[in-house]
Amino acid sequence: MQNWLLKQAQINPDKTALIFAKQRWTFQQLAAEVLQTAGQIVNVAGKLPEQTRVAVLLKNNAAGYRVILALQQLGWVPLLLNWRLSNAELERQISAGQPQALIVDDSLDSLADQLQLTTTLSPIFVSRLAAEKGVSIKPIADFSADKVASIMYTSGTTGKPHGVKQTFQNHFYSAVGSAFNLGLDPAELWLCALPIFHISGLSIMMRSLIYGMGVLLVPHFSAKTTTQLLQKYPVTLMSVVPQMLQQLLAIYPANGYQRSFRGFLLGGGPIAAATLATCQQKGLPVVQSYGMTETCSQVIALNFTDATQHLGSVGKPLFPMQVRLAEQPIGEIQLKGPNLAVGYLDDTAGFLAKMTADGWFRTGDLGRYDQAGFLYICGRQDEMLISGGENVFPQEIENVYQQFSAIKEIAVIGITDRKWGQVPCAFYVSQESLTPQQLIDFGRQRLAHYKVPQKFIQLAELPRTASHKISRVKLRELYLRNYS
Ligand code: S0N
Ligand code: AMP
Ligand code: MG
Ligand code: MG
Repeated sequence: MQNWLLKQAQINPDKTALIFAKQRWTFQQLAAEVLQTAGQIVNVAGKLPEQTRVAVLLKNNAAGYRVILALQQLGWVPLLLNWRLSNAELERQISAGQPQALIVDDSLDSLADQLQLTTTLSPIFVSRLAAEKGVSIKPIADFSADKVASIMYTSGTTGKPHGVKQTFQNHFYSAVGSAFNLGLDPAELWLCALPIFHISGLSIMMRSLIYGMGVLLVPHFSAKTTTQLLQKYPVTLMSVVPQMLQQLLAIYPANGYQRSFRGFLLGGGPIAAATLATCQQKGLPVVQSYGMTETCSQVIALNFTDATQHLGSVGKPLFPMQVRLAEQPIGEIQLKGPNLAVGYLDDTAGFLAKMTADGWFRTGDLGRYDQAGFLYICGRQDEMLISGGENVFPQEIENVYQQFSAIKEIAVIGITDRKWGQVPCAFYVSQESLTPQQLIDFGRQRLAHYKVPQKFIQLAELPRTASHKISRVKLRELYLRNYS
């Protein structure tokens, strides 16, 4: 396929590509600036071979947007990092990804300065790039289907990060499946308030290049400013996680948003049926979807017609993905098709372990169909919980707290939380009386803040199963009985 950005600059030169902080870029302008950024990156990082990995710690802003696209123009691969992670987590991801350079948003300088990295990998700040004159570069001609376009980490059960290799083919089919389902407005303007380091955000950038669509980029989600933007700009679609939708709904204005608004694409985690019902009562269109980093965003989704009749369902598989359940009536959701990432970075075994013998990807999510063939998500096979759209694995938290010398034993469960959907809660055994602050501080130094338990409950001993394993089932019962 021809280089998508340059193709849009050619066929849609004057169409809006990006709006950020009241500034607007056409595809022609964006392409020119992206190529300039690419030249500046080469000036600092040197000439490196195709598919070179460059780690990026970027915020949602025009400069970050350009850096990601510039790396793709060079044929290099952005390794997208979540700045909400702790230093130790970032260091692990960077060392596993072995990037040749690290590009950092200026606002994250203190985070970057604290990272213990190899000497050759000193952070390149975005402002430093902008100060470079830049060499003229030869952009790659093709976005070859099987080349890796982006890598992003998703955590495994024990906290070991998996770098998911997303190819241009993956992004292309994901965008096509979405457009076949939602339709494509000639004046499509997609509001992006989700982080561009997650596939929820990055997929909007890729759709923009594939459709010739405008993106209204928001630096930091706030329900109030987003509502103002939806009232002011002719936005057509916006991607949200449940936590964001709840906040937007709470202040949904009586006179609605701009008439152009087609609806919210909702995904990333479970939502209360009551929230969806309230959206419907208020006439706010919401299309629920199901997807993951490994599938380059949504793979199952409702459409605008079905959404009102199948509240709570995540819909049907997008074209041309195949979905099956491992068991009936409720079983693991398994997937096959061109949206599926080609593997984990340097971890063939880890990815193969997620494939069935007959070549289907095991998601770890449980689903059931209703009689009309609409899919409903019924939870997870493992203990993963989702806090505000971020995945959290109890075992990772337990592993970290087992290093706290005063803690003899610890077990973590997910508990319901009004704001975040779910949050982690820890039960522990200790001979000492530890203060909540001591326990929180220990976690915050080692884990992303959203992984630090919001409640710590001390017990004389942890409940066990007949085979003497710690019983999370009994802990959940105990929590509901005595602590909720
Ligand atoms: C929900 C968000 C925006 C909340 O962040 P906010 O309000 O910006 O927080 P801050 O102001 O930075 O911090 C305030 C305090 O809140 C804590 N905090 C922040 N986030 C969380 C959280 N998730 N859980 C718990 N606590 C949180 C901060 O730590 C801070 O506290 P202190 O000061 O004490 O540290 C933000 O969390 C967010 O952006 N979440 C979304 C993440 C996301 O995008 N997830 C989706 C990942 N999955 C996928 O991408 C696949 C599905 C998919 O592609 C998709 C998903 C949705 C819609 C469409 C699609 C699609 O298919 O296209
Ligand atoms: P991630 O790997 O961060 O992209 O997260 C993917 C996971 O989010 C999936 O495996 C599901 O567990 C969860 N998820 C995504 N969409 C939904 C949804 N609509 N309902 C429930 N869980 C979801
Ligand atoms: Mg906030
Ligand atoms: Mg998630």
